[in-house]
Amino acid sequence: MFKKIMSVTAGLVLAGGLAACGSDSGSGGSGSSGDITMGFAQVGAESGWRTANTKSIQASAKDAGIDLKFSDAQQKQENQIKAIRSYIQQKVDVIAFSPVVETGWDTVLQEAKRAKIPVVLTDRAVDSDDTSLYKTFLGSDFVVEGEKAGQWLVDNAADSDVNGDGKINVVQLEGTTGAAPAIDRAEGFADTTSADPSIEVTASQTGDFTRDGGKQVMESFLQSDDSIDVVYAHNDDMGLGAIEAIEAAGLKPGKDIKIITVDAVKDGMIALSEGKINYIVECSPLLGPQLMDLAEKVLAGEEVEPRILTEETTFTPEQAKEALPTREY
Ligand code: GYE
Repeated sequence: MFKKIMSVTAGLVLAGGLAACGSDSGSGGSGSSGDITMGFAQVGAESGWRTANTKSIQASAKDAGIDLKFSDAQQKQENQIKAIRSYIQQKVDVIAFSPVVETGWDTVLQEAKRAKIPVVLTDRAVDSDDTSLYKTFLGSDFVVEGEKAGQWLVDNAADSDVNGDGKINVVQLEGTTGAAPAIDRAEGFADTTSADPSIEVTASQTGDFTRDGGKQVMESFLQSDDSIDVVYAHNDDMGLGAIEAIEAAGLKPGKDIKIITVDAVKDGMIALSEGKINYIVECSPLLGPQLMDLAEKVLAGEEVEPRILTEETTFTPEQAKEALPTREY
């Protein structure tokens, strides 16, 4: 299959370009027109971000005429490794995946390399010295996201000392342990907030990027500490879970306890516009079109940048109100 692709390279690139521009010149959508087969090993369905990311990948594969084999690892590395091995066995043309955690990928990626199947990383990075194991990494800079979250707190420190004791006690809801966005968002936040000695992270625990996880961890934080000023959640879903826990404790989210999150998915933006969240750092899940484009380029033997960054912004409640009516996800 790969050789066949090499021989029709120019046609493929052109077809991809047309599809990306919205042309419906493809042949009937039976999947038979797809000369490229991509195996995609998704993390899971843990959050609103992930749902939007999966939709984006499935829709853009269809648009580009790429035959997509999709698997959901339910946030388990061993499931992702199994999925990648099965894609190797099926001799797909390209493997793309979002590694649930950063480490432990070298063996399976070497297997893909030996089988001459290129790998494209999207969303999350792997921590490996051997950069020849993948062609490129497309996604956000999570350290910068953490820095933006921390900078907002530094800039709004006076307002965020809700308890008025001169100290800003922050509880952190971490993403999945070992995942790039959990590690990097914690690091960026710690770096920036170190500028203000009154800011202190008093408790930090994983909520696994889920709403339920965020709710449970926040419940236990609230039981053991009545001086929490701020919640910093590594994603909207955990922040939304924290809102439920805060309301159940008879407190007002956004007022009695300030909330900062990352992602800017629909439900997060609604809570922000209602003042229940105070600030959201955007992380775009719409990686599908760029991913398909990169896969086509890699298979056509074109050079691609080793790191492709996503462009993102931040939102205050006012900005969320403005953005919501036209927001895609
Ligand atoms: O922020 C979170 C999801 O890897 C950027 O994973 C992604 C993160 C996202 O579960 O909501």
